[in-house]
Amino acid sequence: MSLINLIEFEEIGDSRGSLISLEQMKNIPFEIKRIYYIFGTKKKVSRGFHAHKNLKQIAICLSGSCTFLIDDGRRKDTIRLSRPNVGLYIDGIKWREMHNFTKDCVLLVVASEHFNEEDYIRRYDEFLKVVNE
Ligand code: T46
Repeated sequence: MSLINLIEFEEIGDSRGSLISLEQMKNIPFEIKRIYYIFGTKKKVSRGFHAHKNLKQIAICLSGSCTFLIDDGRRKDTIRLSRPNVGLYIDGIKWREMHNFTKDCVLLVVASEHFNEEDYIRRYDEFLKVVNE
């Protein structure tokens, strides 16, 4: 089964344009404790390269595009995010990498927990050990 879990958000559009509303426990399947966004990513820079022990996140590319790689230790899948009405839901212990950001990429991430460096697994060998336990 693919590791790419996409959520399509309903657009509340009218003659003026589009609007999308994100609501915890409605179209976001967890309580939202944090929102951050990544922008201005330099050319040829990749980000991520870690997993989380206990964090649910939804990543939405509000403008531009970037590629996510999701890895559960057994398989890897990739997805190019380029639409502001589509979120990539990442839960469980998954290694993630983000590549090929366009200059105009604004990546919004909605997270279930406050920032906690202790929740990160930043070494791939440690990630493999944890998922194979
Ligand atoms: C993830 C991917 C999709 C904070 O202080 N607060 C925050 O909320 C975040 C997200 C980061 N930071 C600090 C931690 C580092 O010193 O900002 C610095 C950059 O974070 P990091 O290198 O982890 O960023 P990315 O782009 O590699 O990963 C981020 C998230 O950290 C991560 O949870 O899943 O985006």
